[in-house]
Amino acid sequence: MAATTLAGSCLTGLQVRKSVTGPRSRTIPRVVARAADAHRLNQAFSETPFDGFKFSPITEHQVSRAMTRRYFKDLDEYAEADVIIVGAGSAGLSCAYELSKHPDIKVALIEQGVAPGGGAWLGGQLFSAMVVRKPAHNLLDELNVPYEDEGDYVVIKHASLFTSTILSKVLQAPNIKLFNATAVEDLIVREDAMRGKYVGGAVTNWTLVSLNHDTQMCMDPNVLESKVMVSSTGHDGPMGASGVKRLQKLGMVNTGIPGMAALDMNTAEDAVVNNTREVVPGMVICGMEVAELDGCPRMGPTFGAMFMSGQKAAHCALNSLRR
Ligand code: 48N
Repeated sequence: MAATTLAGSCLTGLQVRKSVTGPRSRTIPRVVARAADAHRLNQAFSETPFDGFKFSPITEHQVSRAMTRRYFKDLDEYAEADVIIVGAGSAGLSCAYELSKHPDIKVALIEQGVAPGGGAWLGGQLFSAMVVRKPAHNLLDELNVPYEDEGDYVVIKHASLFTSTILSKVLQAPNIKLFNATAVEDLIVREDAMRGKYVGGAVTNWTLVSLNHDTQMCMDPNVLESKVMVSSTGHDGPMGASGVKRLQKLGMVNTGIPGMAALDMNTAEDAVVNNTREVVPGMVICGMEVAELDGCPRMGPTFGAMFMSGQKAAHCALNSLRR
């Protein structure tokens, strides 16, 4: 079979210079054309701005120190916070956002999950859209979160749009520090003549440690002191309503914890906002934790009460600080 050679088949762009001989010459151009296409494609893919990328140099100890130095500086700074918010769901984040308007107030936002946001990443039954009844849409206007106006309520096309937006505002605030993956597993409670028993701060641990106290010998916690705490730990989840449950165990609230009542949106949202309050000296409750303590109905997949309850809690905390 005559030798066929692809002599000098150097592909420059779409040109192919070749000298082929032999009986299979009619297939060669197809092969070369395919090779040309492949090269062209390869060239097209390879011509991206990220080609031959080179990072500036770093050492591992620099990365370690960049993280640990800042984290432990924050722990040192927030060992005495003006306000500790427990739970970064929609109520806790709305409270933190409201307090971000007071740069002189130092706020530690403690969230047991790795991801803050609680139940506000989705609307209801894992659907995306979030319903917010007026006038809670005013917070969305403040945050520039777009929505469809349906008259008495508005609809955000994806709940995550609200949660990611308010979270980014809170995280940018110089007076707020988020400690996520950190659980409040107990309260600091003191007593004085003026206030009687009052909440003076939070007992914390890494959440994975808090969830594993039964699997190891004692793993002692850390402590953060606060002038006032806002408990917004929600109504379900691994530690739902943990603030009011602890108060009840300590005998600081003399009611039981009836838990939220059956669903009635119109009653529930008004009740949660109206009942947001400083439930014992030094501790404000907001969001669904209010429904757990007072037994008011749940509202299901509408979130306006969470926003306004969180904002109201911020004002309750400010009032407590001024006393
Ligand atoms: O979103 P949640 O659970 O709670 P809220 O009150 O901010 O919002 C509730 C809202 O999402 C609803 O449930 C809606 C309106 N549905 C009502 C209904 O009828 O079903 O956020 C609480 C956050 C979560 O991120 C928890 O991980 C966190 O609090 N958390 C804690 N963080 C630190 N330490 C703890 N002990 C703790 N417990 C809960």
